[in-house]
Amino acid sequence: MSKRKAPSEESNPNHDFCEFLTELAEYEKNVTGHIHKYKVYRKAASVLAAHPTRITSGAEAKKLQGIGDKISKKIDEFLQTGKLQKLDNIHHDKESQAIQELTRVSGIGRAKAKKLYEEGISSIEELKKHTNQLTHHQIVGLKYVNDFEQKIPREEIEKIEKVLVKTIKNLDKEYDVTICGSYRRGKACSGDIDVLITHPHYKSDRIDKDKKSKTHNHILKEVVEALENCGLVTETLSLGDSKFMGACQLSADLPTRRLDIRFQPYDQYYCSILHFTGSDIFNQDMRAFALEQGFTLNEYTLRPLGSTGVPGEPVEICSEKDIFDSIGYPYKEPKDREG
Ligand code: 8GT
Ligand code: MN
Ligand code: MN
Repeated sequence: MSKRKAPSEESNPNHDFCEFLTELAEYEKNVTGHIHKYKVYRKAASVLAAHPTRITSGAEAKKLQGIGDKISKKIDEFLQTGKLQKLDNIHHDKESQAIQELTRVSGIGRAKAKKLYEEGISSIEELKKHTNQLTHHQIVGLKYVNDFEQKIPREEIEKIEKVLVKTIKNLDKEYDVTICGSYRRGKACSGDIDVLITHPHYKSDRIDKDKKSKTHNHILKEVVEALENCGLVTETLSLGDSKFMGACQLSADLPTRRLDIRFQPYDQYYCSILHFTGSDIFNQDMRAFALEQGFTLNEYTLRPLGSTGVPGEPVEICSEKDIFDSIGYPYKEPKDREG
């Protein structure tokens, strides 16, 4: 995951509301750890970013789905005073500022940031002098903290895609490689690169069996090794059986980029593609809808819920659209999956 930016461009007439809502969301995630509030603020920001006209009062905002009483009051306060007292207070709070800064580093979450702050480290500059307490992931995150905050232009990801596909198919042409995330949603730039791979020989039942005999867990390692050998992958943050987090660099004149790779079973590919394409707010909404229809949807499967709430056997899925159709959710192209 990459750090969140306000879901808004200059052309968005509610740009300023989106900005303060995103800042509040980040504060709840990084400082207080109230993930529910984080999601509520982000949802509200995405609803306002999609709204075509300027909102002129809290009451008007409240009519939109996903905006409640508290946020509508904040909109009124912002319209009347040009600022939010809550954000002012946060800006003047040393601990909050330190935690926000330290969590810019990939691998440093709020618990670690709090601990560092209590030990007297309150900035990235200070952290650079005290790297002995950091994990490998955090050290690499610190090294590239500025690079990882740069947005990746689509044209660069297109080039990276060519190298990825060529290198991975060179191992075995039956590999299927899809770049998901904001790139698949057609964005002009992305925070990171989210790659999904599968192979027709790797089905979930097979993998469960293999897990016991530990024969499949070298596959992702082999892929990562090939990508290292061709010079694309430059750092590993973490590497498991099905998930790689790392970094890549297309050429020496370009920044180092965050790269996520998932290796998913063939029969679960469409649920995985849907999941990794996002946006996360879109996924959240679609999953809530699935539940209302008596289904549970996750990155692996779509399963009906029995009367006791126990998930049944996975629904057979042959395309991404199958998932939408199975729960009666209107199909949306990846480019329309923002909010
Ligand atoms: P980006 O351009 O900022 O990278 O935007 P993105 O591509 O939409 O976001 P992302 O954070 O890279 O997440 C892409 C998808 O991966 C999300 O839709 C989400 O379902 C899934 N995802 C994970 N892990 C995580 C995680 O730790 N946080 C978030 N927010 N999403 C995750 O697989
Ligand atoms: Mn990601
Ligand atoms: Mn992404």
